[in-house]
This record gives sequence, structure tokens and C-alpha cells, in this order.
Amino acid sequence: SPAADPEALRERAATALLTARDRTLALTGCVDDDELKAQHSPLMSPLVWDLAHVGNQEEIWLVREAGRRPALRPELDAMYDAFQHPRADRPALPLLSPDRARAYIADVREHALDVLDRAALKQAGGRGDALLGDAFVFGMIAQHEQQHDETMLATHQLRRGAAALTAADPPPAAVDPADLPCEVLVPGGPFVMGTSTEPWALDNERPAHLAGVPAFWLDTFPVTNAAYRRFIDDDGYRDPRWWSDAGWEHRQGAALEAPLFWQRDGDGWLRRRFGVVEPVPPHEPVMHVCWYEADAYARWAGRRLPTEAEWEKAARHDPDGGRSRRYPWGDADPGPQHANLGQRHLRPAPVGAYPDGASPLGVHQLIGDVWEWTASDFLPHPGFTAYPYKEYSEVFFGPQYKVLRGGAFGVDPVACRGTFRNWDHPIRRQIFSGFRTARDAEGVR
Ligand code: AVJ
Ligand code: FE
Repeated sequence: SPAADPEALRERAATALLTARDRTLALTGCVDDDELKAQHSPLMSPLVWDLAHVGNQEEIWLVREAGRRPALRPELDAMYDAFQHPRADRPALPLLSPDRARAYIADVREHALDVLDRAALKQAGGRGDALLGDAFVFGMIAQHEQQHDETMLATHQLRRGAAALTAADPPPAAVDPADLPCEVLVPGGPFVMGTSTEPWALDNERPAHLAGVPAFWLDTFPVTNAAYRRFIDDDGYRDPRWWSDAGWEHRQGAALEAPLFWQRDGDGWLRRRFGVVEPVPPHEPVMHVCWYEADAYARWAGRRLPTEAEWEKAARHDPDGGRSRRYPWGDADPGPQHANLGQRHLRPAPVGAYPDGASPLGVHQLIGDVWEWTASDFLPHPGFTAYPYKEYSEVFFGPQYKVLRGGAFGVDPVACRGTFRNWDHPIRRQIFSGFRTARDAEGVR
């Protein structure tokens, strides 16, 4: 639960940091040093840059800011500052070797845990003004590392060669999705969007405010590969009617024909997934599509992308009492029965696989599996204040970024909430992005 005593906060923070570090070391321990230093795509950093960057951010925020301790390696700040070096340029930097990067982040972690041990953690009660309130800054850094772990997972997906990652189990099977309606009516009226009480919510999720949303219909499930194939087979990629002007220009310039990682195989399609080539699974949510493709598909289907407020209302609104929940299934932290999160499986689950994660209105798989593109630009909630630094969110606000919601299979539960907001350029598709569609409910209240 959100409120907790200082010792419980300390425990939660330590566990979140440890969980993130285990994952970081696993993602960077399964390939050799040359692969860690290589540029697998100009869209991505070398894995060894992410490795040291998470430690450098931890040094800045936990050791220096929260601990008020002297800098350990201040000369590294510039090299691992994301704003000073575009991803494509990072392989040319004199980066720490993999061994030195591991030693650096382990040293930082020792100091950070010592800060955590001694910190006078307090319950901030809502918005944490002090970095230590609700152990916010520790949660922020654990989430930051998990976000880079997801980015490193995307780098693994782009990397060529034999598989390096394995998953413990396949995702659960679908439970009769055909028995469920294909869309759900979300009633109109205001709901509470965003949060002022979620202890580790980031600045862009704050504050809680009322958002008005007219009644609308929303897909019960994310759009599947089978449905998306019908768009391809109907020559959707060749018909400018379905595309926005900017989308059509991008489709032409980038020669888009299908989702990223798909390849034709006679009449069918194969996809490459972490080094394994397999037939495209028809019942999984479509993934690795850009915003322009999602927007075009929705128009072809006679529908549209949901706005961000619509998405959040479907995910959080409890029609029985009218309050907003932390997650579609309620206020409990995500468990394996609720959603496909945490890289437990190396793929989205088929639609219908998480009946226990459905919202009260009956919308499934809003959290987990794939990030969902929304129609909305990344903009501040009313009353937003940048915290604790402008470069987390504020510098990205504007029409050049579209919002994604819900979190993919590679998102850790600590970095995923009903209020969590992700964003990217509308041309990006190396991310684990899918979507669902909506339509207005004219005349329905
Ligand atoms: C929230 C995923 C868009 O990766 O650019 C990582 C997260 N911010 N380091 C990004 C982030 C700073 C951010 N996204
Ligand atoms: Fe970062």
C-alpha cells in the first residue's frame, strides 16, 4: 500500500534497487565485451553506455543529492549525460570498459545503500517535496535503471546473431477471448486523472485532476497480429486515405510495409524475436509499429486511437463509486496473475490471457504485454511542476512526442502504474509498441 513506515520504505527501496541491478547485470552479462561496446543500431546506445549511465545517475541523485556526499567520479558526468551526446555518437566516446563500468556502478551502489541505511526517511503524505519523502528519490533511481533495462532489451531485439536471452516460461494461454465482446462502452463524465498520492509517481503523472471524457467505445484487447494482417492484406500500406499527411510522407520515405522485424514468407509472415525467427503469432498484440501505422490502421478500421485521458479512464475508473484505481484490477501491486510485466516472458501474451487483470468495465491487458500508442501529444497535466529536474519530463513536452500507456512485457512493475506516462516520436518502432482503437459513442451517456 502507498503509506508505509520508514523501515518498510527502506526495505522497499533496497529491494527495488537490487531487482533493477540484477536485471541490468543479466542483460549485460549474456554477451561478450565486443557486443557490449558495439553499435547494434544508430537508434540505440552501446549497452556499455547504458550500464555506466545508470550508475552515474545513481551517483548524482543518491550519493550527491540525497546523501549530500562528495562526488565519486565527477569527470564521468559529461560522458554519461544523455543530453550532451546523441545515442548514435556514443560508441565513439572513450567509454569505461565493461569491467570498469561494472566496478563503477558497484562502488556507487555501495555508497547509495549506505545513504539509504542512514537517511531520515519520512512519509511525505502526498507530493514529496523533499527527495527523501516516501523514499521518492530511491524509487526514482530504481525506475530509471528499469527504464534503461527496457531500452537495453530493445537493443537486444535489434542485435543480429544467435539468441542471447532466454525466458523462464512461455506466457499464459488465452482464456476464451471469443466469448468476450470486442469492445466496451466507457461511460461519459469526469474522472480523476493523474495522482497526488502515489509515492513513486514521477512528475509528469502529477497532480491528480478532474478530466472530462465523453462516453466512448474501446477495444477489449490490443489489436492483434491477425487483425493487423488484414490491414496489410487490404493494401493498407498502399492507400493514402488511411494515413495522415505526415504519416504518408513517412510511410513513403521509410518504405514501411509491415511492423518492424516482420519478413514475408510466401503467403505468410515471419518475425524475428530476440534472435529466433518464428511465424507471426496471430493472437498476440501487434508490436513494433510506429504511431503513424497505428493511426492509419485505426482509420482503415473506421475507428481512431484513444486519447490519453480515455485510456486512463478505461484503466482506472471504477463505475461503482466513481473513484480512480491504481491499476485496472484494483489497488494491489501487479502480480503474475494480473499482467505480463517484468520480462518474465520474452513476448506479449495472446489476448485474453489475463482475465484477472481486466478493469471493472471489462477492458483487458491495459497493463503489460505492449505499450499502447494514444492519440495525445505529451503535455503537462494541469498544475504540473518539474520535479526533481526539468530534463526528466518538461523538456520533452510538445507535439513532437506522442504518449504511450500501459507498459510492455519488458517493463518492471516498479515502473508501471495506471498513471504512468511514456512518450516517443511518432516514427519510432524499435520500442515494444502496439495499440488499441476507440470510437465515439454518439448519443450514449
Ligand atoms: C520515459 C522512456 C521516454 O528513455 O528517454 C531514461 C526514460 N529518462 N533516462 C527515455 C528515461 C532518462 C525516458 N522515457
Ligand atoms: Fe537515463
